[in-house]
Amino acid sequence: MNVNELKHKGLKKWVDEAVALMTPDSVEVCDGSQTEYNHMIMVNIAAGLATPLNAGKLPGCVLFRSDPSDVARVEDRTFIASEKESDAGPTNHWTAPADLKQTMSSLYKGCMKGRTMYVIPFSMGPVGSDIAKIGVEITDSAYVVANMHIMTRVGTKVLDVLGQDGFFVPCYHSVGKPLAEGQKDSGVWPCASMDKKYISHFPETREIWSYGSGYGGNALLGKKCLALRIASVLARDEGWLAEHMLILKLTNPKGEVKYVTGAFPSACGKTNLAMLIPTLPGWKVETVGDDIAWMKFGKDGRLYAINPEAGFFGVAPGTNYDSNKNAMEACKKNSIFTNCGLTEDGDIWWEMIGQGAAGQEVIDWKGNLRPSPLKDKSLKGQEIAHPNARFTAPARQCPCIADEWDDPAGVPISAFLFGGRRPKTIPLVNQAKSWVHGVFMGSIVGSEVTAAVISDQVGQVRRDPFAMLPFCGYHMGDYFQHWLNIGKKSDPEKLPKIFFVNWFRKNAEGKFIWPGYGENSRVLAWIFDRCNGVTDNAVDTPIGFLPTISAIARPDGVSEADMKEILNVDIEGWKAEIADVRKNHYPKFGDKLPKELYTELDAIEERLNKA
Ligand code: OXD
Ligand code: MN
Repeated sequence: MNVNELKHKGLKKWVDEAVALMTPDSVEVCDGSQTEYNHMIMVNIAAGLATPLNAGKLPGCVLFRSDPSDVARVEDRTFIASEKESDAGPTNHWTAPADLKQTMSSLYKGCMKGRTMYVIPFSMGPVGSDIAKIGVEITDSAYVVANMHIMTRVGTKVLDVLGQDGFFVPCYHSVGKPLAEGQKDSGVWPCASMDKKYISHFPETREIWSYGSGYGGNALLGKKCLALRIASVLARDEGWLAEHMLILKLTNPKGEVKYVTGAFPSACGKTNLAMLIPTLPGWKVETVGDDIAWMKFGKDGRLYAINPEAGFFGVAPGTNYDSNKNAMEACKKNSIFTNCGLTEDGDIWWEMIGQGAAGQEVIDWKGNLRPSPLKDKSLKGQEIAHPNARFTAPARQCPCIADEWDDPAGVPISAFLFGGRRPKTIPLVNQAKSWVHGVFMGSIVGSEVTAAVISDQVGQVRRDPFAMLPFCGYHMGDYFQHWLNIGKKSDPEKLPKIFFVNWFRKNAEGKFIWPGYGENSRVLAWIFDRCNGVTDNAVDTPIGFLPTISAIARPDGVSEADMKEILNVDIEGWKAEIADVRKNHYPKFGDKLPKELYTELDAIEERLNKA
């Protein structure tokens, strides 16, 4: 479609301004068709950026290798530019919006020279759903267009819903590498140097400006930027929730259904949990979403969730037929792989894929020829696939996708899970005593940092409240208050019950005690029963309701002593946890930390002291 055919005056004006600033060679408005997707892939292949994979094994799939500086989200270069610094809060990087716009405008000046500007109208959520929102991303990356096709709903149908004056979130994106006359990418992933990368959000004007990175959450602006950072602000203002949560459908052996959402920090197994194959006979898990949930109250007073995305941008290493068969099946066709290894027979390979690589040699994610690994492991730092290598796969291809995954009305939620990677102290599962207690637990989530982000904290436990630390578009203290307000204005009987889970407890030898994956269905079954009002399966403890020792049937390899350990209240460990929250975590939020959370902290401390 031609820009002049755009009916929305505001959109047309915004695109015209961007063209004048960024001076692309040509402009294309995306229609979301299969022909367009195929064309984007061809453009990437022609530029030497994409390698077609073995069509017999992986039909319609391609592999990209990014620049080594452009492999993950860049939190240090991510900005919340609210008018007042205090509105961004202590967990965000703040810059004055006018200054940031000035700096970035000079970077955007002429940044698309030699390139095509693509205008991508996209819907986060089923097109036309009451809960969905529309964004328009301008980008000079055909990789981004192809990924947006999979991850969101793109095209003319979105423009139809937008009409002549509908609301959209305007998103600028450029890889930040203009081409000189006759210059081509010629196989070199285009991006700017780290100091020129900016992932900027203007919460008051609901705008996103991204520059210099072509990768994942930095560039696919519907995902972290719109669906979390900007949407969290919209949700606060409009009384709903935009959360870093998976959504799953759980069916018990009697055929009863409950929907559960779960917030876990990046790379903590959300995709695996959302696609779990239960080991418990008769139980079924189906997927509604694996990363983000938008929730609004329905007329019946319950919270209904939609998955604003249309695909999975999953971490590849560690994914295999044992850990996540459904994800492996989902990315078998029509998928994009980024920073995985390439085998001699045109197949992809990554660490812990379940087997060594076929043939004598593989090409690693940096493009180097390496001997084929016989086993599925590599030495740290010498991985064949980057630890944050990804697959982008259409949600509809997932064998366990729930029929209602794209229901515009959403699904009614019965339980919220919070969790992180915690080797010690935090038990396998723990139910909050009340909404406020649950909000308290969400506010203190901690997890070991993983490779999903470029950070020098990898391996250390960092507090990641509600798994939203890198994604909350405003002051985290106000965000806690928003959660408390949601509780205040609702019927407690109708609100989801809140649970804290931890699959990552380690024993003295540093080995995981709980096998995780499909065995987590045992914990989900307990949660299901708790939501159904079963009471004789739990004990009331100072930290919440824990399963009785026999309430969760033990999986193979977990002894009774192990079970006792992971269902024990580690009084001293919890006292240390509480002391850390009081000393190092809550003070960060100053006056904005809601008083009720301090009251909750005092109450837990008192219960621990009495225990
Ligand atoms: C993601 C993340 O990519 O959380 O989903 O980092
Ligand atoms: Mn995520």
